[in-house]
Amino acid sequence: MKFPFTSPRLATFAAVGLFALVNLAASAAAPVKIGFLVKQPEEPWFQLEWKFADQAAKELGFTLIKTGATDGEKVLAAIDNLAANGAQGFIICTPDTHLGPGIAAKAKAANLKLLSVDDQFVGADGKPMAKIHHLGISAGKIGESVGATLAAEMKKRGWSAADTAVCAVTFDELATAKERTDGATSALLAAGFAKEKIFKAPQRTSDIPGAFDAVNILLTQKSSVKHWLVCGMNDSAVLGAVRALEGRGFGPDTAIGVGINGTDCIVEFEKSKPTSFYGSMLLSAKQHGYQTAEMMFKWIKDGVEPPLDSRTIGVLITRDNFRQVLKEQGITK
Ligand code: FCA
Repeated sequence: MKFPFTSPRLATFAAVGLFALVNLAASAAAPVKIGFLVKQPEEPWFQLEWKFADQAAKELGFTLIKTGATDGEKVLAAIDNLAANGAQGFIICTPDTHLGPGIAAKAKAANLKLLSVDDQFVGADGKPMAKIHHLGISAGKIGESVGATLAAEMKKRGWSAADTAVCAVTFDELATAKERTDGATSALLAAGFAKEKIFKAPQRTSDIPGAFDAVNILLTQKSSVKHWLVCGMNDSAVLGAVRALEGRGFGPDTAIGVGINGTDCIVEFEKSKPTSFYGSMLLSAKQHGYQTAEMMFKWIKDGVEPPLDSRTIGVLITRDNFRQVLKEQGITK
């Protein structure tokens, strides 16, 4: 029998095989480290995403590195930090979707796998970056449910069309936010609400103070409206609106709002007396936190590529059922 390595082809084969084996052993041995960057770490929604990602880390056995990345500079520094710490990938809800191309390029250069959550990257052409793996919500559909709920509650309360107006707290620079409020207003129109009674209150910042300021301006301009229906991109938007309405003497008998997230309004629902914050479309923080982390883990460890685009749904919670539903979803005990 000939010595196998006397043939150059066989020798190359063996060398390649050996290299692959060494590589495999190295990657099998390297502990999996995953980053999770969020744009607004103070929002309960993002804290819950982290909580569920932590649960995944514990159950699946990897290290989770959490970073509050509130602006572009912090995002870039966090990616450098992940690379230096030997992470293999990260999940991100970016503070600005237009940073998408820069983040994607940096991740590629650092050989880090990338998955965006909640807010989809926008390319230089202004279109969603469909090639970056993403998990987000079915924003338009969820918004429509908000609008349909508001229309039904208005009817139930017997508020007349002449006395009632819609306050849409908008944040149109973020696609998922615009899709939500557009969905809500289109459902209200479909339910017969007059277009000229739908008013936008554009937020400068997507938080409670941003909504509060925007709605105060609208309320000053439209002081004759007797009943308000409020929608917005999330719970914070509607909470800001509710606080502004309260400042003008509106309460649950004269104004109602429906938020989105369902996680940032728990304190509001727990208040002893109802407020104008009528309900919220509860999203699945578990899918956004646990499942994205699990997808990333399997991608790194087993080479299983996640789907390019996953969308989650929402369910309506109100003061009547929130305790039960939040318990079922593992958000409260
Ligand atoms: C966006 C919002 C969050 C949450 C998430 C699913 O990132 O800012 O509040 O609604 O989408």
